[in-house]
Amino acid sequence: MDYQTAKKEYAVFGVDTEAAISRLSEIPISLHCWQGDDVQGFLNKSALSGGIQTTGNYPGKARTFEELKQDLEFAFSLIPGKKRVNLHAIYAVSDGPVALDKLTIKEFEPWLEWGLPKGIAFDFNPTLFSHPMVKDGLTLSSPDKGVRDFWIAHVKACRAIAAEIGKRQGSPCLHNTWIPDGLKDVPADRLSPRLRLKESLDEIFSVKYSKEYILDSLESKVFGIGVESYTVGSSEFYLNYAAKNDILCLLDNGHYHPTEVVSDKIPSMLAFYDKVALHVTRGIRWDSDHVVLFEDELKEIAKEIVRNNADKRVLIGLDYFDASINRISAWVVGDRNMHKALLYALLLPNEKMKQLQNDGKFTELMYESEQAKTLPFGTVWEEYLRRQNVPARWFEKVETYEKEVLSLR
Ligand code: RNT
Ligand code: ZN
Repeated sequence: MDYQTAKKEYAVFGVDTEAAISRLSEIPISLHCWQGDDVQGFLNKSALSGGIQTTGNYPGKARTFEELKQDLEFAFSLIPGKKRVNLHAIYAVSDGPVALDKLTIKEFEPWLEWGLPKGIAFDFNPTLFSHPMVKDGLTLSSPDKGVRDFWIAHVKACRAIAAEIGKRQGSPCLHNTWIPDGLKDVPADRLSPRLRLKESLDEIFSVKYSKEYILDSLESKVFGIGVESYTVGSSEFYLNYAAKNDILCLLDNGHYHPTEVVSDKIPSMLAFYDKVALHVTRGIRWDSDHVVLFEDELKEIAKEIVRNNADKRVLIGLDYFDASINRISAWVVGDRNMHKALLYALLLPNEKMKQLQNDGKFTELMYESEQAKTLPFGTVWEEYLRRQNVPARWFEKVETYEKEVLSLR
C-alpha cells in the first residue's frame, strides 16, 4: 500500500497521519550509552555489580570513548527522531584515573563537543555500583559514614556536571540517581538504612540548581540479583521523598512486580507531578533489562504519553543491556520500537475512544480499538522513516559495520 492510500484509510477512521508524524518527530528519546559496552565505562576496571548483570559475550564491544562515539553515530544513522544521549559518570573521558568524587565537567567536555553541534542533548547518571567503595552492597544508606560521604560527594559532583551540561545545551539535563543498596537475605532492620538514605539525599539536594538546567530524579527498584530480600530505595520510599522534596520519580518498567505496569503508573504520576521520567526496558523473569520490543505494554506506555498530551511531561529514556547480540542492533531495535509505539498511539482515534468510555459505550469502544489494530500502520511508519532519512530495512548495514569495524577490535 502507498502512503496516500494509508492516509485516506486513517482519515476515514478520524485520524490525521500528518499530525501524527509531525508530533512524533518532536518527541525526544534518550538513548543510554551503556548498551554499547555492557555498562563497563571508561573509569572502572571492576566488573559490573550491584544486582545488575549483562550476559553474553558478543564480539566487538566499544572499549574507548572513540569507539563508543563511533558506534553511537552509526546507530543514530538508523534511528529516526529527536536524539538525546544518556551518560553515566563512568563514561568520563580522561587520560589518567579520576576518582568518582572528584569528577568535573572537564571529563565530559569531549562528549559535549561531539554531540552539541549535532543537536544531541545529554542526560546524566551518577554511578554508584561496580566500585570498591560499595561496602556490603550499600552506598548512600551504608552504616559507614566514610562510605556515605564518598557517595554523597560523588552525586554532588555529578549534579554539578549535569547542571553545567543543561546550561550549555539549552535544555534541562535529567540527572537520575539509582543505587543498588539492598540485602540478599531477611533484614534485621528495614528502617535505619532508609533513614540514612533520606539523610544522604537531604545533604545531596541541599545544593540548589535551576530547573532550567537540571531535573533531578530518583529511580526505585523491587529487587536485584543477589539483593532479593530488601531494597532500600523502594517505590514507596522514593515516591514520598520526591513528593515532599519537589524531585522527580523515574519509573523503570523492569523494576516492579510482574503484574504491576508502568503504563498505569504514568497517569497516577501525572495527577500529582509536573513531570515523570522513564527507563523503558523489558523485564524477563529475574532480568529487568532485555531489549525493548514492540509489545503490548510498550504500546500502553506510549498511549498514556500521547493521549494525555504529556509529550513534554514524560521524559523518555531507554535502559537495557544485552551482550549476547550485536550491541548496535540492540540500540537500534529498542529505540525504533519506542518510536514505533509512539506512532502507533498517535494513530489511534484517542479523543473518540475517550468519549466512548465517558458515554459508557464499552461495546463500541472494544470494537473501535480492535478495528484500529489492523489499520495500515506499517505504511505510515515507513513514511515517517523516509522523511527522517532513515532506512526501513537496515540489517545489512549493521552486518557490514560489524565486518568492517567491530570485528577488527
Ligand atoms: C538498574 C537501574 C539503572 C541502571 C543504569 C545502568 O536496575 O535500572 O537505571 O540500569 O543506571
Ligand atoms: Zn533503570
